[in-house]
Parts: sequence; C-alpha cells; structure tokens
Amino acid sequence: MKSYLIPILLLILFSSCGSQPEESLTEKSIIPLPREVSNGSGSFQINQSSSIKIEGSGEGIDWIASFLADEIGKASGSTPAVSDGGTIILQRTSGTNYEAYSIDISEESIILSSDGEPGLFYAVQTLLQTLPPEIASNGQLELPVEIPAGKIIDEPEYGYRGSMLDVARHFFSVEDVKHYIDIMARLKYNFFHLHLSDDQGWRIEIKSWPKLTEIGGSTEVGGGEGGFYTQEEYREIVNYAAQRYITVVPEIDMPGHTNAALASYAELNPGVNLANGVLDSLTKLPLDYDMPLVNPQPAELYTGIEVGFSTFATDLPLTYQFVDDVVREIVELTPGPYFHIGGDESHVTEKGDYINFVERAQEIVAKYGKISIGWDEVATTTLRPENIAQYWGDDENALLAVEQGNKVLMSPAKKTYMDMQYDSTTYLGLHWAAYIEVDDAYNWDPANYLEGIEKENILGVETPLWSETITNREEIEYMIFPRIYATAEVAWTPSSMRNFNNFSERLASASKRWDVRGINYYKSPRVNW
Ligand code: TNX
Repeated sequence: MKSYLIPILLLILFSSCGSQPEESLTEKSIIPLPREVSNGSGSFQINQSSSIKIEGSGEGIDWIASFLADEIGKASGSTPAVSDGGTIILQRTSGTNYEAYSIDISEESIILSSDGEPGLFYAVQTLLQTLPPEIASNGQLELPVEIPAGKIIDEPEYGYRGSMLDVARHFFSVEDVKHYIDIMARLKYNFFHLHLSDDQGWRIEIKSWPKLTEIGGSTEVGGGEGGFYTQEEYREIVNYAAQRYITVVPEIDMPGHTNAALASYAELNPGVNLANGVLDSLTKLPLDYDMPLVNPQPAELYTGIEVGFSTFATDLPLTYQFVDDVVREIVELTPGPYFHIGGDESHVTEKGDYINFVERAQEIVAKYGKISIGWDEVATTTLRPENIAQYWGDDENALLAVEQGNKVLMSPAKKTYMDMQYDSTTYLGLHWAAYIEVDDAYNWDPANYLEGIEKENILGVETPLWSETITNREEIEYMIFPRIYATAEVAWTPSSMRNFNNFSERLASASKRWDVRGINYYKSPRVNW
C-alpha cells in the first residue's frame, strides 16, 4: 500500500467511529465523588436543538428542568426547551430513596433518574460537572458539547450535609447569602445553618421585640454598620435554599453570645447585685440575706471578638417570654425540622442556671414543633430524645450526648472550621483550633474521629464559617474554596472510597470553573492546580 494512504485511511476509520470525547466518563472530575461510574460507548451530544423531557409530575421537577435549561442557556446562549420529544430525560421513579440518583448516558439520550426531587437535582449537578468549564460562564460555552456515554449510580453517606454561615460577627447581604447557597447546592449540601445572633449583632427581625434589630443589628465586628434581614428577606433566603433542596437551620445563640440582645433590652440583663455595692454599706443586712438583683442596665454594643462574657438573666420569667416570642416568630418562617439554640461558651452563666435555661429553651422549641440542635455543651443538660448535639471540640460532651441516646452532628473545629487559617501566612482567619490545609479538611472520617462515636450515632457533618475576620464575599470565597469541597466529599462519599491525591486532581479540574466564575480561591500548595 502506498504509504501516503495510511494516514488517510486512519482518518476515515476514526471519523467513522462517531465522535469520541477526549475524556471518558470515568475520567471526569466529579465532586463529591459518586459511588459508581462506568463507561459506555460513544457519546451524547448537547446541541442547539437539544430539549428536556419530564417523566413524572410535580412542581419541583418542572423547576429542576428549567434550572438545567437555564444553566445551559446562560452558558451557551441556547436554552433547551422542555418538551415531550426531549432526549435529556428527568425521570422520577416510584421508590422512597429520595437522595439517590442515577444517570444513564447513551448516544440517544441522557436519563437522569431518582425516586425524589433532591436526587434529580443532584443528578443535574453531577451532569453539569461533566461539561466543559465554560458551563460556568455567561455565554462562552460553545455547542455542541459531547458527554461520554456511561452510567453513574450515586447516593450520600450522610443524610445531613451542612454548612454554617455566621452573619452576626459581620453581616452579609441577601445576595451574598444566595451566592453561598449556590456554592452549597453544587456540592449536594442539604442543610444551611444561619448563625443569626451573637454578641456583636442580632440579624433577624422579631416583630414583638423590635429593638433587637434597631439596636442589636446596628453594628458588627470592627464597628461597621451591621444590618439585619427583615422577615420578608429571611423568607426569601429560606425559599431560595428550599428550591435547591437545602433546608435552613436558624440559630439564636443563647444564653451566652447574647450581648446584642442585652444591649437592645435592659430587662434581659442580670441585674446589679446591690448587696455587693452601695446598699450594704448603708444598711445592716444579715450576711446571708439573699438580695434580689435589681436595676438591670442595657449592655453596651460590642464590636470586638472576645467570647464568653455575656448571659441572659436565666432566673427571670421575662427571659422565657422573650425566648418563646423569638422562637415562635422564627418557626413561623422556617419550614425545616430544626431550630438551633446555640448554648456554647456560656462562661458567665452559673452551671445550674445554664442547665435550667437550656432545658427550658429546648421545651419551648419542642412546643413549636421543632427539634433542637445545640453546640456540644448542651449535652451537659438533659436532652429531649430527638435533640441533636453539634460536636465542635469537647469529646466528653459528644459522648454525653450519645450516652443519652442522642445523635451528634460532626463539626470538629480542627477539621471543619473554615475560619481557621490554612497556614501561618493566611491573611484572614483565626488559628485557635488548628491550621487547616485542604488535605487536613479532607483526611478524616466522621465515624472514626471520636472513640465511642459510631456511624449510627452521627446525624451528619457540617462545616461552619465564623466571620470575626471575614467581611465580604471575596473573603468568604477565599476561606471556603477549596475546603467546602473537601467537607462535601467527607459527608457524601464513603470514607473507603476517598483518597486525597485523587481528590486534589479533581479539585484542580473544578478550579477551571472557579476561574470562569471569578472565584477568589486559596491556591493551596498541596494541589497541582
Ligand atoms: C468558637 S465554635 C465559637 C464561636 C467563634 C469561633 C471562632 C463555637 C460553638 N463557638 O463563637 O466564632 O470559635 O473560631
């Protein structure tokens, strides 16, 4: 054969195989890593005339279809229609495994299938990660794109996969909060914990106690102007999250971390003990006279970052009227099952007073039909059977919860606290718990972290972002990218399947989408970007 014919023949041979994408499905970088991925032959092409078909009914499915269409449309300029002839198929099956999903990609169709809407939404998120990085752009994705054939079967390891944002130390706008929720949604997180009150700020409108926001919402760490969400805005956040299958967990931190409330209402403060002051020099009271506390003064607004100095007056009926009103108003706006009562670092509350307060707060939350979550200190009180202790650092407290038969939400500060610096040179953040590099955030197993705490004792995993040093969206991004990816995989993917080297390669690939979005991420030296 003439030698010049060989390349021509090869060319004909390859072009006749149909288009084979550069990467197979198993080589795609998906975070969190799915349980099973296998390759098929050929590929599916998304082009200008692709459309989406819905099999099964429900408002949620319609929304998921339009979400997928909009993502493709925004990136490519060509929005797929939703039609009966569609070959990208959203299929709701009849079981009850709502978060599990599968994706079946052939040359003819892509079938995204789940028993539940959350699973369909997760399938869409996975599918989007198989597209080129320009899927994250406004208009730079060129159609057609090829998706390699194959099958993905996936479900989460933990049912609660959360992240917390502290909007109390610094306040963040509704738009910034939605941006945070978008990031969570792409990673299949399903609980968004909003830390709504602390010493430095009260961030949610309470109609029956208006000075909470008027005074308590008026500043923040560093003395900035602070802010708060009206009930309308809070509802908007709740709905935005709910559409993305994320449940909001509101937190009102008490009885400590309450300076902003104490600055708003004098009558919530423990009073001044006159027996220790002027009065006993003027009168001759017996030494054991139990002088009531009187004349409570409002606390001063606080803009520093110390913790543990504030407390409600735990012996006053008014305090419980306050807690009742606050819980009632927030519960009315919150469809999810949980209400977070804080309970951490109440260093100036007497032990007995703390127990009494937390137990009463839990009863109030239960009265309004919600399950209490509290930071691990609440396990030193008698928990109601359904309540949750959120472990952040005290092993004994976590064990106390489990001994009481309660579940633990795992947020070890040394692994999950995204306000911790990456290393000693990080320009933001604190380091009281640890320096947390991305591999530190990745390399741990919730079910093996604490002796005596097994998988069955664990509700799930949550990664908090405290905001003492974080003031804006760019700074939020810097602290959470890439660690929020690490915890997403810790919570979703079985520990036996996880490997940091493999994860770091997938991170590098994900970062191409972050570049397209203009995300301000930390370029960890432990990742080959
Ligand atoms: C401890 S963790 C706190 C927060 C701080 C955080 C800073 C916890 C339950 N309490 O009040 O913001 O450390 O890292």
